[in-house]
Amino acid sequence: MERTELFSKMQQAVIDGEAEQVESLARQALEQGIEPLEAINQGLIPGITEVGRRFERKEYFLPELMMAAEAMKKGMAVLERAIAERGIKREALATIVMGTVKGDIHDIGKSIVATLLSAHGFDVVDLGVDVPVEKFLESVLAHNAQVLGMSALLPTTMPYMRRVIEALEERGLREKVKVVVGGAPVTPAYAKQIGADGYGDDAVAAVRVVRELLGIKEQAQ
Ligand code: B12
Repeated sequence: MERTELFSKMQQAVIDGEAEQVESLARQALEQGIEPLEAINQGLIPGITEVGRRFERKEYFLPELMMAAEAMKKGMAVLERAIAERGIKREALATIVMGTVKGDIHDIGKSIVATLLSAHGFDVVDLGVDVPVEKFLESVLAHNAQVLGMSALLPTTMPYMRRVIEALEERGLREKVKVVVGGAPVTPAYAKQIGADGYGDDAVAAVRVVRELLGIKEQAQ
């Protein structure tokens, strides 16, 4: 199948919440030699973005949103596995603690970022979703993490990232970790305003910004 046709089928299958079809199209993409990240960016993400638009326009409701998210996750599982298998196996560059902040259960974007970071040689401790301040702090300490990554998809949960940064300051941990933030409503200006060290608008940018913050040079792969 043509790449463009395959990508548009993937988009449509996410929009329709057809989990099995998304999964099989993801496999087909890999069999055709398409890079997994490209299939995520060109097939799955445009699909779920369209679902968000329909939800906003009240053409879709929560059940459709959930079905689409489930379908997307099935496809992600196939593609993330392929990313992990292709990842660089070497001594970890640094440890990164990541999570979606408290009150927020969106995990698709955060997981893509975590997968790509680990494929690029970082040790990622993924705390999942709805993560409270204490859990972020405990994990940073327990793993002696150099980077803390936070994701928020709701304007109402975004301010929680500032709370975590303040708590790091209060405990004297702020200088020990670089804080990077992301998620659809987050902007570079907002990241600066809350005192984060970095922002990334997608997973590739996340890897780039983490490398920059840690002073890691791009490696020939
Ligand atoms: C899928 C989805 C859901 C799923 C989530 C399933 C899951 N397991 O994640 C479900 C159905 C559960 C859901 C629930 C809700 N949702 Co919702 N959801 C979405 C949707 C359609 C897509 C999100 C997504 O996965 N995008 C794809 C990923 C790849 O993109 P991403 O998350 O932005 O991540 C990328 C970048 O942002 C960046 N990134 C992300 N994190 C990080 C972190 C770091 C450190 C860095 C550097 C980068 C980075 O890299 C990622 C990869 O490219 C969005 C619409 C949208 N356009 O965002 C609405 C959306 C976010 N949801 C919305 C709403 C309202 C809700 C609910 C409140 C609905 C309800 N009435 O219950 C609940 C909230 C529940 C809660 N407490 O969290 C609204 C929020 C808008 C607003 N003003 O509040 C949106 C925008 C839909 C809309 N247009 O109205 N949702």
